[in-house]
Order: sequence, then C-alpha cells, then structure tokens
Amino acid sequence: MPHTKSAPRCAALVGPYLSGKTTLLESLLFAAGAVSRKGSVRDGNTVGDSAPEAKARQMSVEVGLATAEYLGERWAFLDCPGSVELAHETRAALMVADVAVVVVEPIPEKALPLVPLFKFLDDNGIPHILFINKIDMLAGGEEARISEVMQAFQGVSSRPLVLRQVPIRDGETVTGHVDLVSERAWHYNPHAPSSLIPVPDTVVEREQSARQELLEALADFDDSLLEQLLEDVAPDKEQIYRLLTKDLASDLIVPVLVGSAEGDNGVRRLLKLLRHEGPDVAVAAARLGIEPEGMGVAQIFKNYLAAHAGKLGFARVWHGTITDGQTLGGERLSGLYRMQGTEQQKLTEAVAGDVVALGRLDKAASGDILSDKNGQKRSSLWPELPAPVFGLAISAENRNDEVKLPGAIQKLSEEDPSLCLDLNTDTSELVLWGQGDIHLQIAVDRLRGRYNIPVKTRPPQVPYKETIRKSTAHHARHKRQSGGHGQFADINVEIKPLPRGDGFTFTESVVGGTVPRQYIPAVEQGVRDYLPRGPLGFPMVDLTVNLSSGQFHPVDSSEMAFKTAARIAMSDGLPSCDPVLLEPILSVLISVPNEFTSKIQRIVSGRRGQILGFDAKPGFNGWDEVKCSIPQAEIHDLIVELRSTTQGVGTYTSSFDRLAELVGRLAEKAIDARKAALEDNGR
Ligand SMILES: Nc1nc2c(ncn2[C@@H]2O[C@H](COP(=O)(O)OP(=O)(O)O)[C@@H](O)[C@H]2O)c(=O)[nH]1
Ligand SMILES: [Mg+2]
Repeated sequence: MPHTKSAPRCAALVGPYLSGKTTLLESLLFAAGAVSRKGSVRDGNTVGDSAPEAKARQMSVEVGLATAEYLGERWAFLDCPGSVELAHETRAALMVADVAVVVVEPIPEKALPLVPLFKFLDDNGIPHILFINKIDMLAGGEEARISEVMQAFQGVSSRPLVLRQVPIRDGETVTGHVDLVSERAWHYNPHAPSSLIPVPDTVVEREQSARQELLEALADFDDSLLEQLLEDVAPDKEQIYRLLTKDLASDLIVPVLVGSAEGDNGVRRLLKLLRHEGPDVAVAAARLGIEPEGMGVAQIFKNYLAAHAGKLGFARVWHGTITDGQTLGGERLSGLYRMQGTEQQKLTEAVAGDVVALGRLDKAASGDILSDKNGQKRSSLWPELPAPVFGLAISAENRNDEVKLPGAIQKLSEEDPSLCLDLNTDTSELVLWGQGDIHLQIAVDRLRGRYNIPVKTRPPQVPYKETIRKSTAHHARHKRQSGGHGQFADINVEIKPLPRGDGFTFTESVVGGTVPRQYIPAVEQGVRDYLPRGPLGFPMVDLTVNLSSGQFHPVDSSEMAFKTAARIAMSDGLPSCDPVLLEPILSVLISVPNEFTSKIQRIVSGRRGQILGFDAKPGFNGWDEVKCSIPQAEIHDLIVELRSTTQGVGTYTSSFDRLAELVGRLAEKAIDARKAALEDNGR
C-alpha cells in the first residue's frame, strides 16, 4: 500500500500489571533501532522503568516516555502503569494517544481486569489494538486455545475483536504466525526479524476460517464488502487494509495481534501495523475537540517534578509549532525536551503530533490546553479524579521535617492529582489519601528519595464522638479566697441528651438576675470548652445545656469565675449522664461484576455492615451496585479485600451517613486507645 509520510504519532501501551508492557516498549525500541541493546525489567535497565521507585519494585509506577524513529517516522511510546491504583495516570496518557496497544497474556481467566480499561477506551472512542503477548507461553498445543483466549477477551469488549494472525505451531510451541490479510506465513527467529515461509498445510484450514471471520467483521461496517462476500467476490488486499485502517481510527473494531515481547517476535509486525494503520494526530485532536489556535496548541497530560531541574509538563502538541521561549498558556516556556525515559534531549521546536516535555510552566495542570493565545484552559473531556479509597495517617520520622511535610506532599500531588492530603481536625492527624497501599507507598518512597523526608504511616484513627443517654441537673460552685480579690461563681445547670445529629445547644432560663447578664456568655464558654473531650475522651455531640439559676458576689464574681464553674459543672455532672461512644457509619456503594455480589454480602457483614439493597450498575453490563452501610472503623482496608476478591476490578465510594452508639468490647478498645493516644500527645 502506498504510504505517505505521517506527522509524529503516539501509542500508549496499557494492560494489566505483568502483561509485558515495559518489555514490549523495550522490544519496540529495539526493533525500531532506537536502542542498540535491549534492557530487561529484571535487570532494571529498561527505558520505561527508569525511576528508582520503579526499579525497586520491578514495576512501572508512572507513565514512561520513549521516542523512536521508525522508517523515517517519529513515534512516542507511553509505557503506562498497569496497577489499578495508578489508573488515573494511565487514563490521562490514553487521552492524548492516537492509539492504545492493550497488552495481555494469553490466559482466558485474565479477561476480567480489562473491563474498566476497555470501557474507558470505548467511552472515549480511543482506537486500540489487542496484543496477545507471551505467545511463547501458549500451552497445551490444542488448536482451540487461541480461540478460547479470543472468546474470553471478546466477552469483556463492547467492540468486535478481529484476529489478524493465526499462530503456527510445532507440537507444544508457537513457531510463527500466518497474517490473515496478506496470507503470508512468518517463522519466528529469536531476537531477530521473522523469516517468510510457505504457509504450512496444517494451518491452511484455520487460516481460511479466521480470514473469513475477519472479512465478516469488516463487512458489518461496510455494505459494499458485504455485497462482495454474499456474491463470493474476493476483496483485494488494498480494500481490506483501507477498511481496517478506517475502522480502527473510528474505534469500530479492535485488531488482535500475537507475539512475544521477550523474544522480540511479532513486534515488527506490530510496528508495521502502527505505521500503516495508526490514525493521524488530527483524529485524536478532533476527538478531544481541540481547534488550531495561534502558532500552536499543546496539552499537558502529566506533570513531573524533578527534584532539581524544576517542573516539566509532559505534553502532546496538537496543532502548529511550539517553540522554546514562547508564551504558552500565559507563561513563558523555558525548556523544551524530547524524553527518553528520564533522559532529556533539548529541542528548539516541536511540531503537531510530538510528545515533549515543557519546562517551567508553573501553573499548568494535567488536562490543560495551552497556546500562545490563551491562558490555562482545562479540557472538559479530561478524566475525572477518582474518589480516594485508601488513607494512611502520615507523620515525619524527624520532628524537624514536620513543617516541610505538607509542602512536599503538595508537590507530589501536583504530579499525581489522585493523591491528596487531609487534616483530620477531630484526630489531629494528617491523612494521605489515594487509590491503595502501593499508590501511597510510592508516595512515601518519593518523600524519602526526592525530598529527604522519611515518614511513618499507620491506619488513620476513627473520629469517634460521644454523647449522653440521661439527663441531670447539676449544681456547681467555684469559690476561692486568697489575699485580696476572691473568686466566686455558683450555677445550676441541666444537661440533657438531644436526638442524633442535633449537635450542641446552650440555653438559659435565668430569672431575677441570679446570674447577671454579663456572666452568661462566660458560662456558655466554659461549657463549650469542655466539649472537645468528654468523660470518655472524645468530642461530645447531641446534648444541650441550660443555665437555670445561680448566685454571684458583687466583688468576687468575674467572667473567669463563671467559666470555671461551668467547666466544673460539666466534668462533675456528665459522668452521671450515662455517656456512650458514638461511631461514624458510612454509606457505601460497592460496584462489582454480579458474579461476586454474594461474596460482597459476606464481606460487608464481616465488617459489621448492613446491606441495604443492590441494583444493576448503569452503563456496566453484568455489574451490580451494592448499597450498604459500614462503620468507618471497619472500612480502612475494604478496598484491599474488594480487589483481591474481584481480580482487582471491584471499587467503592463512601460518604458519612450518621453516628451510631457503640458499646461493649469494641467501645472499650476504642476508649483505651484514645486514652493512650492522648497521654502520648501529652494533652
Ligand atoms: N515468557 C514471556 N515472558 C515475558 C514476555 N514479555 C514479558 N515477559 C515477562 O513478564 C514479566 C512482566 O513484564 P513487564 O514488561 O514488566 O510487564 P508490565 O507490568 O506489563 O510492564 C517480566 O518478567 C518479563 O520478562 C514474553 O513475551 N514471554
Ligand atoms: Mg511496566
């Protein structure tokens, strides 16, 4: 097919953890001649995993960027983390890609984790290819195996998967493939281009039926091809390639390739498919609704703060030209680079299609569309931040670092906005929130590694409250006679419980001036001062205090004296009001594939929760949303259990619902822990 030189393009490598994305990137770079020696994840020398946090885990912790020149055309590859906990980062990268390569293992049982990914791709109309990696591991030798794999993945994709190759086998091993469009057979060579061979007799029949399926899939979107097939007219190659290219660009079909990133097999075929069928940058720009403006338009998809080099914004250039030193989004661009892992190559100019790093645009955030004509403009199509599902109380190991901690975390969340910090005013804890334990541990590593702030983490405390169950009338007198001025105040108060959720009220019914007007606010203040720490040690809610009468002394009474008397009335009176602990109960919405709904019921009751009902999840075929209430004390690691039960796809959202009485052993434990914590803090 004649090929006109394309503007730079961008492919994102996505898929579950361990499917081989980082290895595939290395293999793509090797095949394109961009690296002379292939690195490996095990040796920690890949381009994709060049950050220290990634090397330590042998796992990608952020989007890795690499560029390659292939047959005179520039490609940027985005190696995206597979962990669900880092999905926000991956989604941002996908938004700017022309095409996504979904890398999977040839294991039917591993289809489920792809549901949220496929849904995201299809909701956003992002063209994608499925690359069935580790084809060397395709075991068994029964010919049906690849169709089983296809069937399982088709079950989780709303778009038709179109197999482009059938594997050739020799006994137990896959030795090559037949291309279903060109009908040519290729024999895999270790770490070298495949060799062209005659189509082996053993695969002819399978090749024919798979090719027919491919044509029928295309005919679903093209009437003239449908007619040809009905009339038994063989379509020519050009026509098939043209339809494949068009249908990929409009996210109508998902072409499927097989190969081995580790063995460098089938990777050149993938590169060629990208070259010939990968959509032009204009397609993605149109999908995002980005119009040409001024000299050029770029969009940030990730911020990166190198400890010393300052802020870099990873961006895609959508239109025109971006020049170092120009005004962009209202700021001066200072530094323009092409990235290869963590290495930067300085540029003076970047053109539409390029993926580059923009220096020192301090205000620009992920999703912002920038030109020389506008200020920051957020894309309305940008993925929303995921609601936090896992939190850890965090504190600096060294007291001296405490003041630096919030600022450093602020910097981290500039890079990764799915990370956030919350000061819990009830427990005085700083709580770091994110998407899971790995997500937060990466942040902890970065605090130590980049900002030199070692930190400790622990599960956050539950903001218990307390209230009273009985009323009392209490008389309190504060009297002190020492030298000159004495102190005198005498009050009668009634303390009563209020219904749940009513908070606190103070009233007075003083008649005849037994407590002079000017001292009543002091009484209220004394009462309020007591509330943050009730008889059980927790903030008090849902009670009312009425000042009914009292006595005063013309010389010795003062605001101070009445305040003190009020505090005495509270601390002496409250223990006889039958205080009780209140625990926060959250209203929780869990979403899972419905095959897991009964397991969820067990998980919820195991956490002292209550199921309130369930419904089909809108927009998700075969998923349920389970509505329930769960005590906050039991929710800390809910996400961990949900994910391990559902192959990682289960999620939840929660919000505060109410306070409920807690008695018995659990209450005693909470009260003891609070005492210990208060003593620890020396309060
Ligand atoms: N057998 C086999 N192993 C592979 C292949 N590709 C990658 N791997 C291995 O799979 C593991 C995960 O690879 P990695 O690239 O880190 O996966 P990622 O999490 O998707 O980036 C590594 O141990 C790789 O060596 C392959 O084609 N065949
Ligand atoms: Mg990786």
